[in-house]
Amino acid sequence: MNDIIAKLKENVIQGRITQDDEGIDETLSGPGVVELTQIALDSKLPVKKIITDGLTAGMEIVGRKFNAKEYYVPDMLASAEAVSEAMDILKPHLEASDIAGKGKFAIVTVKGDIHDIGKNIVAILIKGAGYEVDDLGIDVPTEKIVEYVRENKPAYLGLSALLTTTMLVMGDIIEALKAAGLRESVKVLIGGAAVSEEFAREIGADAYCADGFAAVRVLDSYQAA
Ligand code: B12
Repeated sequence: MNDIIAKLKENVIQGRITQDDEGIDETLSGPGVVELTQIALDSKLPVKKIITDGLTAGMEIVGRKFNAKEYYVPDMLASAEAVSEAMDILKPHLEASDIAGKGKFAIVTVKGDIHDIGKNIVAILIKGAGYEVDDLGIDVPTEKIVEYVRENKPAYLGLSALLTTTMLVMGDIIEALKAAGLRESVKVLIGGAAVSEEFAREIGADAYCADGFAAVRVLDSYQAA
């Protein structure tokens, strides 16, 4: 049984989404993450163990390799996509398992900005960490974001901007949330190449995150609090 979990972790690290993928080192064959996740479920392994010891443990190593510049963005993306597909398979079993949902995280690229590669990576990583993720898309007007928060009540809102012009919209969004009486209902995380810790403080965001791994750490710290 532990063998399945160990294989799952190894395949996440190798970014082998299915059995047809070669993976980074081209050393693995046989079932990939999607097939192993199904095998683990069929073997009645606890969903929590599949996620924690297989998927999350694998992604932690991917994160370390990425920070150490051993892995590049496409390597990290393959692993993140593998975890995301595994989470789709596990989702129907999540409610029945002992993992409580961690809450809803909405992510959006702000008005005027169409960069979405980083946003998509962050969305996948956060989903892989067990949060429900709503991706609102790119170039989304501030009013639409406020309306979304009012109607869907996400616990967390992630804002992405890559341009020095569009980063200013993040401050407008926070002001608009305040004006609508919604600011206290949602933690706002910001990210993207243009922004910084200092800018987050300036506009009153709850956190700046350099990447998706940092975002998962911040969200998990809110859970622990
Ligand atoms: C790819 C790219 C494009 C693509 C975007 C394709 C797409 N689907 O996203 C295209 C070609 C469309 C494009 C267009 C433009 N681009 Co462009 N683009 C880039 C480029 C090369 C890479 C961005 C990227 O994907 N990086 C990889 C991802 C993984 O990194 P990331 O986005 O930073 O995301 C990570 C973190 O920042 C963080 N993060 C990001 N968002 C969030 C959100 C949250 C909540 C959290 C927690 C974390 C987080 O986590 C991510 C994962 O690690 C950058 C250069 C650069 N080095 O950033 C320029 C860059 C951002 N672009 C730039 C410019 C100027 C433009 C254009 C204006 C060009 C033009 N004259 O038309 C247009 C603007 C279009 C628009 N209105 O948005 C400039 C911005 C300059 C500035 N300071 O304002 C840059 C910096 C290039 C440069 N050096 O001049 N671009």
